[in-house]
Amino acid sequence: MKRKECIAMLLAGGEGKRLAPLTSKLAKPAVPFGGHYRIIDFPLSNCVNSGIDTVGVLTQYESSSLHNHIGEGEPWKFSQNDDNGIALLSSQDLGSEYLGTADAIYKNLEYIDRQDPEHVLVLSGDHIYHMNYREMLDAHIEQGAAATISVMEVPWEQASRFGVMSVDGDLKITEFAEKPEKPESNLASMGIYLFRWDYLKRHLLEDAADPKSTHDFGKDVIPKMLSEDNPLLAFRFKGYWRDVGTVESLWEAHMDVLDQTDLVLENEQWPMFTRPWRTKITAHPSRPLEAGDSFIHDSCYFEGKAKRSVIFCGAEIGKQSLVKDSVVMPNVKIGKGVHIEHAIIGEGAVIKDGAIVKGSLGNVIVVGPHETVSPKPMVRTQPSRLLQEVYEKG
Ligand code: ADQ
Ligand code: ADP
Repeated sequence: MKRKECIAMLLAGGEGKRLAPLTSKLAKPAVPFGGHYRIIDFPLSNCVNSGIDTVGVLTQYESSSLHNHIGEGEPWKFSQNDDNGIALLSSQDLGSEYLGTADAIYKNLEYIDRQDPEHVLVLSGDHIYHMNYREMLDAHIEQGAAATISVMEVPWEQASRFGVMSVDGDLKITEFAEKPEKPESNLASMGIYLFRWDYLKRHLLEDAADPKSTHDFGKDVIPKMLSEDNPLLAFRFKGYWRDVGTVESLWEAHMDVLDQTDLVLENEQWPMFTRPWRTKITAHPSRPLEAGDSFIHDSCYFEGKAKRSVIFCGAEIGKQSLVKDSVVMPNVKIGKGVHIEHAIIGEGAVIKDGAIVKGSLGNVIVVGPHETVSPKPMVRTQPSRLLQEVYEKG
């Protein structure tokens, strides 16, 4: 097999606690997004569009949700031959838990060695963005970097949620701190790393042998790399990028999709690929009375009104119901006279006639997948209280 220039390793095994209850039976990267897709479709489509034809997907938590979606990678047109294509690398199949992001890659050294790449691109499975990784690879090669980290400025008040860094005039990283309490920079790591494989391999072997390490890229491997002489470069990404690890950020990113200013999903220059849902609704679905600023999938029975909402396929929404500033995931049944506002309704949930599911700005309410909500008016009162704690389960 010919030596490959670059392969991707996509980290998709995290538990996604902050997205609960949407992640009760679903890996975070498998959470529905944008009316047609799942979150992992973003990095996967980016790989295809960037010409990266070999991708290992590292799964652990609720791995079958991702394996069912990805299959052999047919929707992304990944090759089915032995030399390239997509490989599902679950910790269950290895029989050994991934202790952290670096450990997940370390435990798949053999897979990477078999691909024989010059460079390895490490990606996260929970980001919404369109990015041409080729531009990052070109900069990385041109500068002769051992490692390149994709970065962008984030609002200062958000900086402590990220790895943040300082760079010099040549974009060489001079300091790095993982999620510091008091950040001294708002230049954030996007958790997208490009490494020369020989360099990464040496560091993974060292990290695995270090009893003090938590085997995480941000906490352990990157700080260790920075303590050496090799240049670590920052690559500035200019475009829309969101970490949708929390309910609020997932909701906001959906509103950004509706605004169509920063992120345009239907884009011929950068097509998105996915495996579509199965839904029973196909023939002559009804359309909403009013749909102001909403995205409504073609396969819906919609007899109510919508305002600034994203409605996935298979939704049934009864007469005199209003869905406003909300996200309704696939195959949800909403009865008559229902009021839904500032909410995310999980896949397959049932909202009975006359029920009210009402959050507010900064207090998005979540109904878990396959849960039933009965008609008892509920207004979320505390930011951290999840809906299922306050309504009566049907
Ligand atoms: P976090 O967002 O906190 O910080 P992390 O929880 O490490 O990222 O998860 C990164 C990715 O790895 C996710 O897609 C997750 O699903 C996956 N993952 C987590 N644990 C895993 C495991 N044991 N096995 C397999 N996959 C796993 C990181 C960086 C920060 C950076 C942000 C940007 O550490 O420096 O700023 O990403 O979002
Ligand atoms: P969390 O870290 O809790 O998972 P985020 O920090 O990703 O959540 O998102 C919370 C808020 O930060 C959102 O309002 C989002 O719009 C904003 N945000 C996140 N990343 C960026 C960015 N790169 N540029 C601008 N705003 C951002």
